[in-house]
Amino acid sequence: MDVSKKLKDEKYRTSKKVKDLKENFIDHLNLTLGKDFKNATMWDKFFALSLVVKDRVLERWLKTQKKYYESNDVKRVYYLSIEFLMGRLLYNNILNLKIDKEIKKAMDEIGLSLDELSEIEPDAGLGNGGLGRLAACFLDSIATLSYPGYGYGIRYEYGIFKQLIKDGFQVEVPDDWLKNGNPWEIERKDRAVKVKFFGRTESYKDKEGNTRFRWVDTYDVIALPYDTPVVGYGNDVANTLRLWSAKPITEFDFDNFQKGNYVKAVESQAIAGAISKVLYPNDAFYAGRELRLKQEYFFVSASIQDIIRRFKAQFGNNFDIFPEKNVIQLNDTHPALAIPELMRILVDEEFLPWEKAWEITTKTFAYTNHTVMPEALEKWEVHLLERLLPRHLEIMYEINARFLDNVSKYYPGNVEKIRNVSIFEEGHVKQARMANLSVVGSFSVNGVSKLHTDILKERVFKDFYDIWPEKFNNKTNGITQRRWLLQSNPELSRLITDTIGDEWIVNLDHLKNLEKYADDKVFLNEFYKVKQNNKIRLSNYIKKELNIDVDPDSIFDVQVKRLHEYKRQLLNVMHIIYLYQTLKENPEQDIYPRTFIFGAKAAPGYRMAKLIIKLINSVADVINNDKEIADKIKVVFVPNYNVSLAEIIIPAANVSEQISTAGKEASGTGNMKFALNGALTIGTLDGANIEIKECVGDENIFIFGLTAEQVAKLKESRLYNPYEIYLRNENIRKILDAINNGYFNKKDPDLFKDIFQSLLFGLNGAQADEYMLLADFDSYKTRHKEIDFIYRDKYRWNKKALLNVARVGMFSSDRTIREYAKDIWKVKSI
Ligand code: GL9
Repeated sequence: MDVSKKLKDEKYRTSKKVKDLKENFIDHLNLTLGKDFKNATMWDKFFALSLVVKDRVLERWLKTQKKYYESNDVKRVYYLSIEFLMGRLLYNNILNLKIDKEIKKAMDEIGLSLDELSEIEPDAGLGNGGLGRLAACFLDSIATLSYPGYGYGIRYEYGIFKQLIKDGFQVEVPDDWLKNGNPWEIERKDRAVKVKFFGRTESYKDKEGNTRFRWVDTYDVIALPYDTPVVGYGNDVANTLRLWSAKPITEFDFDNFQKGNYVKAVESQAIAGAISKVLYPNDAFYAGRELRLKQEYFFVSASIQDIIRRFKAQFGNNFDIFPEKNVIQLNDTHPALAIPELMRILVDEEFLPWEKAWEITTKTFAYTNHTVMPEALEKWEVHLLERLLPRHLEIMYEINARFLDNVSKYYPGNVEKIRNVSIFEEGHVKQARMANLSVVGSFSVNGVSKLHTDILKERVFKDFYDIWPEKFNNKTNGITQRRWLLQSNPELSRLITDTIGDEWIVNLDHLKNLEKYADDKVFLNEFYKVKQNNKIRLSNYIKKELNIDVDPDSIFDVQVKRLHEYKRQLLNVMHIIYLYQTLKENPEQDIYPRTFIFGAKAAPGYRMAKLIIKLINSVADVINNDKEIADKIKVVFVPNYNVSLAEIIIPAANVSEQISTAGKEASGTGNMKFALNGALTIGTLDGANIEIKECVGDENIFIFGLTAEQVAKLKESRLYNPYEIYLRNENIRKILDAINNGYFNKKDPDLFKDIFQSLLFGLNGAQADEYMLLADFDSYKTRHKEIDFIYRDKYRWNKKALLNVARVGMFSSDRTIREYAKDIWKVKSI
């Protein structure tokens, strides 16, 4: 058959037959990439296979988008997020298309390994941690549940940095993930839009004599969209993740460039170049940089323009029905400028009256809060807004004036309330509070776990909750079982499917059916073997990458997440040092062998976090090389923790460390992934740990430490005295002294003194032991001792592990998304 005809042949492009897959693969290699098999690199082969899969995806994608466009009663949901931590897509797409067996066979017959090809793909690491990965899980669930959904974000040229460990210290290397091309994205020049910055506002009279405003003398950049299809599992849906890339206007508008102001044009070229260059590597920390504000407005403006274009194409100028057809979920406050941007377009460009525009806006936006950490709250200096976004600042003033006017009618004379809810914070430098803007401009405000939502209502947004109790709601986070079980743990998936069928892939509650095997020794043995194999898989990785021998029969005790003081990796280290010291005192001590595994990136500017990484590595060095303790404990720091590593590490864990200071971790989602893969949690009553405990039962989780309420009370009382604990508690004293006196870093014995200082006396104005490690140490240690004891009873342990798997069905992001769809979005499956 002639080639061009073949490529057009729909059957050929969509066929799932092994023979056609093979032929399609070779054709892409030869005809798309211009390589013959002999000369093709592994990258070429990965790319060609991705294109084979993409052919099958695009067919659905076109159908899905057509369906959305043609259906007049469709309501679309838009998820605006400055981060999407997607990870690899090849194997994920293959699984969701349900062509894994066929592709595997096709590759086998060609003499290639699907696993090896999958591992060629770089992670799409366009996020920092939980918030960005949640967005990725949500896209998977939205598509799988057939909701008309779109993700909007930024196509960063550089994602989260690659972490190297040199001499125990973190070193950051740029993540040039696009350097060899990206098979999944589709550039959409036809959908490029202009985004304005700087300039000034002016008023003018329209034909009817009304006063209007416009934003002029701006520096413009082009937002060029790249679409990545998001494949639903086992259905006909492929949704869109649209990521914007910033380009200088000159590339698009050469005429204007020549006619216009040369210097201005060149300047805007420089501005454009920087905007979508790099992801800010801060996790739950606000830095207040101008470039970050540009990023936020850039993707928000492009997205709102795109949403309005799509709406008008279908419904014309009938903006009254805009909120019936669209809902926009703000993933934290990073996209909060969408509120004044929609107002600006409706008022200044569509000429709607303010009141009408405000009604539409506040019926369209919903806001999710993801943290109560004060240092993460976004507050933009008014001076900066005035320069960069003068019209938006005016609109925000007007929103605030009208809002405060109303508030003072209901709460006359309550100055404190008005000060608290105002969008603007007066002070030395006047700032705009993006959380307040988000609450005022949205019809829904949600937290991400029960505890977190309670804290929002009672503390962070208390004054807003008094005004609008009905706005507030909880949506406990979830994770997609397609990636976090089906993909990452194929052996457990097989065992589950062989035992109870495969319904769990789309309905995770079905895992309940595993409960009847909790006392079945034959089944528990199989279950145990799967975990052992996953531990061997991880041990091999550790041997290959780090040349450390770990014993797959030891307890794998894992803490992987961003490095943050509130997450208390240091508490974990203190416990390890304690074990080591007791072993040194008595080498015969009966400790069940344990391997402590860490993975964590620190924000590049976060000194204490980086010092803790060095401490973990120093402690690892001393312990792993100490012959006297005879391999009873090992410590491994796995560099460059990311989505792909999580897929290897989590299935291999026996113990999941979720030990944040109660009240600080909004939800956590790693906690859910571990439990789903049969690890037992040692954790505080924080975030979603509380709900995990309610599901799995008190006897199947190791809870320790102060409650959020106790933490708050103790802080308030000012009676917390870590130094007194240090003096009184011999274990703690020995641990901290060893850190302080250079035991773990003989070359530079002062290196860790700041850790000691920070715990006992406070550093840089912070309170001593701000995150209350010393308060929780004894109860933490006690729970670990129980773990050591229970693990020795294989059936007892594995029963608990199995009951974790069986009982965490509610933590599927499918459940979370159904709740968003029903309670907030009011969208229907198509
Ligand atoms: C976070 C919270 O800290 C997590 O507890 C929560 O699970 C996720 C998702 O809701 O959101 N908030 C936050 O700012 N980050 C979170 O992980 N940090 C980033 O990922 C940037």
